[in-house]
Amino acid sequence: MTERTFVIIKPDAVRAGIVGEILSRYEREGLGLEAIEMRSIDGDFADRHYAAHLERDFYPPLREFMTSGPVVAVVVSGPDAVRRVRTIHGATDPAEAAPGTIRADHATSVRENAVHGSDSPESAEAEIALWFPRG
Ligand code: DAT
Ligand code: MG
Repeated sequence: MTERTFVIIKPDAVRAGIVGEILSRYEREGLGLEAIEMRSIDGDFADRHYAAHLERDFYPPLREFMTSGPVVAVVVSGPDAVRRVRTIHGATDPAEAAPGTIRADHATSVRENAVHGSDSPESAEAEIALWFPRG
């Protein structure tokens, strides 16, 4: 059964000029690209996306980072898309990310880690509704 997940190509990766490099990895794995949009978000929108993390010590600098430049919002689809995208991304901390993953290859720190991927089908649908409210 086809599943959808939500990806953000974060400001560090947009600045590094690797948007196409990242998108090609999902396509190479046979996943589909359902929607793509480049945009800049403000702090209030970052708070809505990261609602689960608002009280964490790492959140204020994360909020600053996520609003530091344009991001690319992507809906990715395919069987088991949530899990497969997180495998393609690698661990949150690039020091722990498996070789050949996006974060191993491109993340510069646990904060500036190139990509976001939803952690469950339920959060994927909630994130897609937030970022692409008109479907
Ligand atoms: P993931 O993005 O792998 O799902 P998460 O949901 O636990 O990770 O955290 C969201 C983001 O917050 C993560 O991509 C980077 C930042 N973050 C998490 N833990 C952090 C930490 N210990 N120090 C700095 N930033 C952190
Ligand atoms: Mg997460």
